[in-house]
Amino acid sequence: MAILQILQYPDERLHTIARKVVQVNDVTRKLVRDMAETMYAAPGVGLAATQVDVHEQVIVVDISETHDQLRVFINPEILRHSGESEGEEGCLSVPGIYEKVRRADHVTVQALDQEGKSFTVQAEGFLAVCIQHEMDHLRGKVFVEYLSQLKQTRLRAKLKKRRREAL
Ligand code: GNR
Ligand code: NI
Repeated sequence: MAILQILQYPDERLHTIARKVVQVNDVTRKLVRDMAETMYAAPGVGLAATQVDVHEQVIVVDISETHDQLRVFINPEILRHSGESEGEEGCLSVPGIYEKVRRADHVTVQALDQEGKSFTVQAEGFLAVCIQHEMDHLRGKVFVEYLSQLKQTRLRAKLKKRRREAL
């Protein structure tokens, strides 16, 4: 297994649109294992392949405290969504920044598992938020892009300053 490097916002590669996985095979399963290890080490509750500079539609999520409920979504699609709720989000690609985002609070997602088998899951609450957050990454969208232009400009200045001071 391997811990992969996570791209940091604003890195233009985070805006790459992921292609569908054509065949779920051993290479896909190795990517899933490495992504899971990277997510647990960070630690985070989800990770999209985009964040590790692999532009294929692969997501891992584990919102359990025990880190033993890994969920894998390959080529995920939202079949239905309903409701709305606002919650604080963070992102491993934008460390230390937490902002409120409004999203659907129920989603029905269809995806392939690690064996390439199709499944459907209904999610609500924090799980629904995480799945939507990760699916945004696959479309090249980072959660801070939901904020106002003013907030985004301030955020970029803050990150620049922070990186300058970290050198
Ligand atoms: O670890 C993460 N926490 C989190 C908290 C609130 C909403 C979404 C997330 S996902 C994030 C990991 C990450 O960046 N996934 O892309
Ligand atoms: Ni993220």
